[in-house]
Amino acid sequence: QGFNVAVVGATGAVGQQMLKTLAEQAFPIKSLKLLSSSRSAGKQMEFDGKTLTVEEATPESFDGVQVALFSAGGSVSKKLAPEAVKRGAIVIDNTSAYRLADEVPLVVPEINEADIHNHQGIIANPNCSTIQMAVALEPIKQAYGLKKVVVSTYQAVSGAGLDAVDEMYEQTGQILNDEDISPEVLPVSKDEKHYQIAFNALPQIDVFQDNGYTFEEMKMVNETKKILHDPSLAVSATCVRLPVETGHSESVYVETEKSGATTSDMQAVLQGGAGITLQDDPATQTYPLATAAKGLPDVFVGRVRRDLDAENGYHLWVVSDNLLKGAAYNSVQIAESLVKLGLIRS
Ligand code: 11C
Repeated sequence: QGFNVAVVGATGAVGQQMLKTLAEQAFPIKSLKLLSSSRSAGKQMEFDGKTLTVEEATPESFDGVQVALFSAGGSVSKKLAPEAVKRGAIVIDNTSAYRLADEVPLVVPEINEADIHNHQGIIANPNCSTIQMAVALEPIKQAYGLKKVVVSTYQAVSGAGLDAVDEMYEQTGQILNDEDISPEVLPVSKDEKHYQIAFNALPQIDVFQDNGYTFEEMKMVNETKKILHDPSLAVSATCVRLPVETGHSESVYVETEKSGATTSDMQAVLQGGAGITLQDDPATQTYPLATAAKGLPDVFVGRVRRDLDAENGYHLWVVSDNLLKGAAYNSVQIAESLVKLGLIRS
């Protein structure tokens, strides 16, 4: 019983968490294919007590596959997702390749699960920093309406992949031992210059766009509007990488349509929000921390305050495991929604 599932990019930071999440959530699996680039093909990985060999992803790999979870980079998705769809699979794509395409739903199940019905083979999983912010914004939107969002992020290195995690640890050791360092991965492996991440803060995530914002910042802007079905929402972002292994943190400033909500009104609304755990008590120094969020699927919200000047302005601190709710867990939730809605072909 169950479905024929493929995970593309199985050996990567997100791919590994996808396997873990599929097992933990007991997703109904009849057969599981682990796919990757030729470089990782042949590796062995454990799933649910069994050892599986990773195969090179080719168009034919998707014969008979019903659900394919992609997280192997945009170019792999552009090449192989249409091949998977052609063979009857539904693709849940965790890259930016299709997120803004009109015919592709961009889904956070707590917010816009119904959009899944409009899929034409590909469903996109949003960017990690976007997902956790959108989860926090949704209950505020429902209760008070949203006018404007300004976010600054404090993002973990695992968002940039396992090479970035290795670089952070290696550099940290080298610096502590007074050795020379040679940054090669961060801020962006494909960009010209590389900078020290250990003991540093890098105000660049992904490449710069013509408007002076980075691609990561523009993902937060454009994807948030699409998920919340609100093209006129004012959103601006500054995305920063910190030497944190896992767990993105965000300082989010929100202006609501309706004014007058007190801090406790806002806390109550957030506490009732799907997928949110409120951790907010200054008296006991209780607030979300990346170290505590690691390994958990929730979006943690705290430091809720009214702005000191704007009547309808509020500040929040939003933390989540970027590899789970930001990637693998949200992707598996989409797969679960497909099962629930009866949308997977038999
Ligand atoms: C980061 N947010 O932390 C990025 C990683 O579009 O799915 C996720 C990239 C994406 O570097």
